[in-house]
Amino acid sequence: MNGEPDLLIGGTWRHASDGGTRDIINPADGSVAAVVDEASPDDARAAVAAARACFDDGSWRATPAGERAALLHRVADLLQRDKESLSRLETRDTGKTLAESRIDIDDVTSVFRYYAHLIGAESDRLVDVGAPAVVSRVVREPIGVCVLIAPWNYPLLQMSWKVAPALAAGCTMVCKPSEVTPLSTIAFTHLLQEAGVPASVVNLVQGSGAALGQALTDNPDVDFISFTGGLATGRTIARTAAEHVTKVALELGGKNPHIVFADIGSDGWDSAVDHVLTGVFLHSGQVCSAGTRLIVEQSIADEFVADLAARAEKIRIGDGMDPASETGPLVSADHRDKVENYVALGVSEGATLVTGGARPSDPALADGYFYLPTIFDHCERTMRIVQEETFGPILTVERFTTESEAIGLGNDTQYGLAAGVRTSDSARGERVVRQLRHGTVWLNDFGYYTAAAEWGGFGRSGNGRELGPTGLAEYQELKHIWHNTAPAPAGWFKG
Ligand code: TXE
Repeated sequence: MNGEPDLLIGGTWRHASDGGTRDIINPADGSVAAVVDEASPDDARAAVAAARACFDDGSWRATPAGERAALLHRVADLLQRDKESLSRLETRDTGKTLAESRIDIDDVTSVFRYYAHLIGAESDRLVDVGAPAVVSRVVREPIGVCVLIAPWNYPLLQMSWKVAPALAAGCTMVCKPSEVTPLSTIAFTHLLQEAGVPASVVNLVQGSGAALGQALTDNPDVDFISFTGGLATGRTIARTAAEHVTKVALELGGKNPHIVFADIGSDGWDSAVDHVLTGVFLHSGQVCSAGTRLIVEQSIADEFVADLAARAEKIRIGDGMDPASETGPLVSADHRDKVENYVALGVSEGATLVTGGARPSDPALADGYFYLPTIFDHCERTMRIVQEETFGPILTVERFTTESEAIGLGNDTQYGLAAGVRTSDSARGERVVRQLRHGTVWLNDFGYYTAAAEWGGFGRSGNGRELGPTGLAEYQELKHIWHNTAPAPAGWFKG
């Protein structure tokens, strides 16, 4: 960063082999926050080769689980020691508020602690095969060389969901943060070294998805690819990986419904409005599980939308470093263009623009990539603004009159990452959540997750799961060992 080498390949920090660099932009004001090395495809191949050699050497995967757990705890301790500096890097790079970045670093810490605990508690499974001389057991082994590709909205958080279980399992890896937001991952990789991660176990390259990502994924030495990002890129990676039959886990975002029943009554009203607001506008909507699709019962819809709009207009937008800011800018000028195009599309499709739909007028924000919280009412399920992931501060509103209609709307998506349901009738709540085809469903809450529970999507939100025990199993192969302690001829062939 800023002249220091940023690529970690085979235990050595290096500059890009072709001298490439990239300016990292602070989205709050458009300034250059840092200049980092931009890895070349050759660097990507060298990183995979280093991870391969390290895995095949066998010493890391043979490290006792207790030692790997202790290492993860040391990483967690260092994350807390460096919490403030990592948070500031994350805010400078993504634009999110410092308060959010601090929560992210705490969450990253708990992921490391969770997998430290889990790997320490794992045991083999004994199988009774009905032959007294045979000891049969199923053991877990690391899957091998992993390529870990993260997006820009939660750079370190998303990377930690991959690195922590990969290390716990005994894998070696090549990490590729988004080229837009690599800063926290570079600092974190230094921290991994300080914690004692052996050379070549973790390698780091950053750069463009098209060139570098392709070189990482189209590589027969890779055993597993874990990717979080957009649907189109996920498809490309799955196609590329199929050539080598490489296992792939994909988290590809969502178009997440938040269903509000009229029975919330006056007691549940304020928290429902508040959770819908936070669910969609936190981090300016750049959240894969953002509740961008409000599905509200007709009888309360007018009043509910009016209250939402009034609160959306009070959201304080600004530089994430300013403690007064409640939400920051969009991550880049390109991404704001995309969001603006979606707003224009919503208008042309006939949705009613209730609030927002523009950049803020405050001249102090003119150089950043800010955009106002935007609400479209009277949307139809067939509209593109309702069906496509906008990844910005855009809420669409659809209305329903019956429970089955609400469920039908909530499931009418190619995605299936997350959904919310608000009702004061717990029987109805349980009925509805069981019928929604989404990987996480919040009942009378929104947005929370824990390291101990699986995260991932139905449908085109991807495949595989992160977090929880399944998030570790993704990085493991199962091996059945059949040990005959008293071998005798099978006697099948008589001659
Ligand atoms: O993501 P990409 P983009 C959605 C969101 C957003 C859209 C596009 O809707 O508007 O995706 O965003 C790397 N081989 N999400 O274009 O391209 C890339 O360098 C290998 C949802 O920024 O998917 C980065 O590290 N890697 C999402 C990572 O993929 C490739 C979070 C993600 O970038 C590659 C972010 C290739 N061919 C965006 N091309 C979520 N699920 O939360 C790119 N990359």
